[in-house]
Amino acid sequence: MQKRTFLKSGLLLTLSGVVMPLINACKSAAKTAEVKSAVPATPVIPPPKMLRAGPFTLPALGYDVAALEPHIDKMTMEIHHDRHHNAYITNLNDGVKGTVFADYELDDILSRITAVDADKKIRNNAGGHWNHTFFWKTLSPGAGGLPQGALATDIDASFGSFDKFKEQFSNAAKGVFGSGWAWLCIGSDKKLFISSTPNQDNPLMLQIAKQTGTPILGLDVWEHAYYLKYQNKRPDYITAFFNVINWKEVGMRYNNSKM
Ligand code: MN3
Repeated sequence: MQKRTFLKSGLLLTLSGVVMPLINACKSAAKTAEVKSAVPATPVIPPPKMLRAGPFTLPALGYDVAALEPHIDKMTMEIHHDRHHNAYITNLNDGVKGTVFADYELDDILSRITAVDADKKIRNNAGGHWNHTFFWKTLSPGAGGLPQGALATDIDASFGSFDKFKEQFSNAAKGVFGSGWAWLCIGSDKKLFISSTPNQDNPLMLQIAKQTGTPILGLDVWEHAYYLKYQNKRPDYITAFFNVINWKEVGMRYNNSKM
């Protein structure tokens, strides 16, 4: 009996000394595999059709910094265009250096950039540059009013009326938590839709945006866009935005996107 007990305990010792470490090793290998599979594979980035010749540069505003008064004030426009937008461009030029995107046009960067942009420097600043370039052209002194032509008809058909569209768009802009943008876009099905994106993301970021499409109208709801004049009253800024929308430009974007 004593011999059998000795054998049994020997067997148990063997089990705990050899088998258990083996089991544990297998478990930890499985865990490592799980962690590895959670990291997305490096994306294959298709080359663009054309390469960019020089660095990104700050586009002119196209109107005087005071031209949108009283709806958007002069100092906000100055700081927004000359400092914020310029900083996105400086950081974008710096961010793409030595990367696959070094010579890519902005649209090609946006459509190819993925969440695997470790420090998000390219994503944030490419988005920042595109969004602001688009925003300045969306605004115009003495503008506002109503959309015309095919866009007006489509807005009525898609949202019920212009007022209902305005309400939905305003709600999307109010609903952005923290910093971001509200958009009116045309989807791949050629239908209008309203969406919002956080930070400097936009609907052209095919690998990132929840809803992708071609923006025709966009509103910057970062505090830097309105805080000097409106402080915490973002809804008042959104209402004021409708007085300076360049519907002629938005209508042209609509017509181009529908082709
Ligand atoms: Mn801004």
